[in-house]
Amino acid sequence: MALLSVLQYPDPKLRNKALPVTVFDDKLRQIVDDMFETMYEQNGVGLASIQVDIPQRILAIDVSDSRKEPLCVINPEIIHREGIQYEHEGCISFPGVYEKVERAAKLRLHAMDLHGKSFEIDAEGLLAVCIQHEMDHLDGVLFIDHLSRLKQERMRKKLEKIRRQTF
Ligand code: GNR
Ligand code: NI
Repeated sequence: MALLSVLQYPDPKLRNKALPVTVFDDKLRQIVDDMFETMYEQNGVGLASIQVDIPQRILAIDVSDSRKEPLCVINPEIIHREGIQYEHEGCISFPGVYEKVERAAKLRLHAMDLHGKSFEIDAEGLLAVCIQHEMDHLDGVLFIDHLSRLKQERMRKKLEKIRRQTF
């Protein structure tokens, strides 16, 4: 097991797009182990491979209170979406900023597990938000991209201020 370093905005690598996983071997298991270790260490509810500079379609998710319900999602596809929810989101790649983002309220996900076996789950609430947020990362999309121009500009100034205080 190893902790991975999480890319911080505005690292251009966060705009990379991930390719489907085709080989389900020990190396993949190692990546997934390391992603979960990193996600738990960061107190995140999810982590996308792109955030740790691994451009394969892998998500580590745990939205449980116990932090003991890991959900490994490989090659995800949303096959149904329903309704709208509008909730505050944060991102490990953007420490200290939160904004409301519009997402589907419910969805049905088709994905593969660590062994390459297909499964489907229904999600709503935080799990649905998290799945959509993480899947965006796999295509180089960030939660700020969903904000209005005005809110993006406000966010940019806030991030500049945080960066000045940090360095
Ligand atoms: O830890 C995280 N919390 C969170 C809260 C609301 C909506 C989305 C998220 S995802 C985020 C972890 C992260 O940045 N994943 O890419
Ligand atoms: Ni994120």
